[in-house]
Formats: sequence, structure tokens, C-alpha cells
Amino acid sequence: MKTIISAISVSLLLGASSNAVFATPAAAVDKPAAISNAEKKPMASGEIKKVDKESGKVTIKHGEIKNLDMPPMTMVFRAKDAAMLDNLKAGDKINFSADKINGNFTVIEIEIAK
Ligand SMILES: [Cu+2]
Repeated sequence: MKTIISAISVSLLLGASSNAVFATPAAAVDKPAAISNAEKKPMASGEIKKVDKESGKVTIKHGEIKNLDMPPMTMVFRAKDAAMLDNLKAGDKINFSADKINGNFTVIEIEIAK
């Protein structure tokens, strides 16, 4: 019985934490969802060149990305959550953070630069 109870509480904990990490409402583009410190990456600057919502990809002309050891260039990123792209369009100036996830360069957080 003890085993069953702890298994349930573990799954509740996992459920709660995965909601916290992955819930990224569409409205969160200019107000990023809370991201745990482990995931937090330095912000880079960029300009949106193309948004492909259907495939969840975004082309960004970006400045240096320190955590990826990447010089300025224009390239395609996957969006961690396609909803992040809802309020973005070509020409938008942004600040964003990115990481390599499962071999794909992935945008973790995007905010419109003021
Ligand atoms: Cu790049």
C-alpha cells in the first residue's frame, strides 16, 4: 500500500512540474512563461525573417548566441512550442534564447524587442 501511495504522489509531482515547464500560452510571447533556472539561457538579439507556423519553424537573422558558440547568421530554428510563433511576423525585432534539443536548434523563449 505504501508503494502505491508514493507512486501516485510521484506522478502528481511530475504532472505538476511538466505543466509548469511546458505550458506556454499563445499570449505569453511578450510575457514569457516561467522557465526553470536549469533551462534559462542567455538572450540573443535577432530579426524574424520568416514564420512557418505549420511546421513550427522560424527563420531568424541573429546576433551572436553565446551558449551555442554561434556567430551572427540567418538560420532556421524549431520553436519549442508552435504557439510561440502566433504573434510573430517577418521584420519583427526580437530577443530570444535558443538551445540544441535532440540535435535541433530550438528557440526556447522569444520576446519582441522594445
Ligand atoms: Cu545560427
